[in-house]
Amino acid sequence: MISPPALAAVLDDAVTGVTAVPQLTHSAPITLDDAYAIQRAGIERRTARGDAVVGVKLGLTSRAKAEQMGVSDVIVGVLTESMRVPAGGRLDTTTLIHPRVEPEIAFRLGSAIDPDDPACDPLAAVAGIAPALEIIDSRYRDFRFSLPDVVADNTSAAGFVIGDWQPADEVLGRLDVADLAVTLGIDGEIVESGSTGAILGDPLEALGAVTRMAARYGPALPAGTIVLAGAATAAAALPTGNGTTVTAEVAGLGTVTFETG
Ligand code: OOG
Repeated sequence: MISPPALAAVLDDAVTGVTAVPQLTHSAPITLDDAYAIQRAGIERRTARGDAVVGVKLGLTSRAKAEQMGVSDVIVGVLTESMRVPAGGRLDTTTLIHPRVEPEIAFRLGSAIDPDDPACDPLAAVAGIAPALEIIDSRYRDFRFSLPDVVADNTSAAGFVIGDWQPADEVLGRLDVADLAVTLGIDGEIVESGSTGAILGDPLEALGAVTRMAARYGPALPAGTIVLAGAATAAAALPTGNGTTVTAEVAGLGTVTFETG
């Protein structure tokens, strides 16, 4: 029998000690349901020390990443306030093990989604859309993991930066969000480029996916929830040390940036 709180403590200690650990599945088999229980126990550790849940994120939304992992469904993780980097602000990379960064799209819920209500229309709950950056940082050695390992590790969530929110109806009236050009820049050089179509074919699909995952695995989706839809390009290694500027640009939505320091 695995103990979700004990395994969550191993991963939480990896975060706070900034030290990678072996994959949990190397010591004991873990099912996907176990993995989400470990993830929940990890979030409870964070909230017990005063952190607050502010959103959810999807992972493995790109076909390339899903194929690499040999999986056919997305995974969901939880965002907390301590992971937030203000737009244009600084991220302290000494708190991270081997960070990577991805350009994304974020949604903000204006009203709650009830995942157990079959009549609920998740898109209707979206009030705002913004360009975003996600910082991922696996707590496992060499950034290598199985599916249950990465779920237990809160889908590698480590940080997020949200650009200016724009009203969803205005954005959806003017843009086809299924095909917006996206670039990821590091110190002014474009290191990755792609399209929002890499996110489940259409980032709006992320809302249905999050709702389905919430019905099964529990993260609540109250009004105000931030939803990170998934990566629009491959992740780029985030240089550790001071003074690196990272920028994502999503055509029609604008740019979002942060600095390391
Ligand atoms: C796991 C999931 C990362 C994504 O966009 O697929 C993720 C990882 O690659 O560390 O957020």
